[in-house]
Amino acid sequence: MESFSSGFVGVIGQTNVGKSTFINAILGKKLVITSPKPQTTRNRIRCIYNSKNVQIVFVDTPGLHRPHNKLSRHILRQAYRTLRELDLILYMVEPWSGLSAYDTLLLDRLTGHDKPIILLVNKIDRAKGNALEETLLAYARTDIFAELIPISAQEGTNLNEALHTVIGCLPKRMAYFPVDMITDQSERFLVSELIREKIVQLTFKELPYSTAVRIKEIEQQSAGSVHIRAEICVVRKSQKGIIIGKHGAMIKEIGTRARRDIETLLGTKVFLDLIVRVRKDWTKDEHEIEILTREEMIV
Ligand SMILES: Nc1nc2c(ncn2[C@@H]2O[C@H](COP(=O)(O)OP(=O)(O)OP(=O)(O)O)[C@@H](O)[C@H]2O)c(=O)[nH]1
Ligand SMILES: [Mg+2]
Repeated sequence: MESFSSGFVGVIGQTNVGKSTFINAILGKKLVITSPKPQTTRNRIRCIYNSKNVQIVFVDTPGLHRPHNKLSRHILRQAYRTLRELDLILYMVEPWSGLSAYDTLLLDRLTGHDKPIILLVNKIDRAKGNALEETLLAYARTDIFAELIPISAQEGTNLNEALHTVIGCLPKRMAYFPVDMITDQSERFLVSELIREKIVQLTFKELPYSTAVRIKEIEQQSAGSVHIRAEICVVRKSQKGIIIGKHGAMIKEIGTRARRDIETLLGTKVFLDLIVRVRKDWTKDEHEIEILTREEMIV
């Protein structure tokens, strides 16, 4: 038998650097949600890259940040609990941030786990002057990275090189998951995330951080279509008004955009019913946070 490599690869870094965009680009499929706002990803989500001789389990993680409330502390715990299972860490930064005090702190914590770390400098399409060179130099000096690779997840630059480098670092062993599996998350969770993504993208201020989406029902129709009922939870009545919008314009826009993505994901026609519910102060209550942000793993 030809030799097979496989392993768990965590994509870790500060919030908003492009971790989820990178994973979607490598997989060639939109599995995890992205947005220009920080703290978009809330869960540890395994996304599986399969080819003839390799299986890479990319673990998308919530961006690391200084926690400021209960929800953000919960999100941070989700990121850190992934570390033990990893064979390799991809640490992602932007080409203008330099090596901040906060990055130094995070890297200290990561090196304590004794795993190889590769630096990905993302968004090089936006780097100005010699910011990229300076960033690479600052990180190279720390002497903790096995490789430093400049990429643009959005433009697809150097992604093949990154992929080959990752493969070269993986242990020779059998696939952990079935080779036709692309994620450990349930269809329900992926669908709820696509709806949440539209809310994060279309709303402002605290609303992206006060919203959770629960799927109430996914019902297969006889005509080969799927009927989905989902509940959008917010913390205040005024937020419910914003999500619904003037004459229902906002909820219609959220629904239209989400339905398009869900149809692509499921490969079938989708009817989407959205209702908005106020769950007062859910972002301040550990139990509610646990329920409303829980990922639903299928393995
Ligand atoms: N110009 C440019 N923008 C990018 C690139 N990669 C990602 N972005 C943008 O950066 C923003 C954040 O991307 P995400 O993938 O959501 O970032 P993340 O690191 O997963 O963020 P969190 O989940 O909040 O930690 C989005 O607006 C992306 O479109 C890139 O290579 N170039
Ligand atoms: Mg993300």
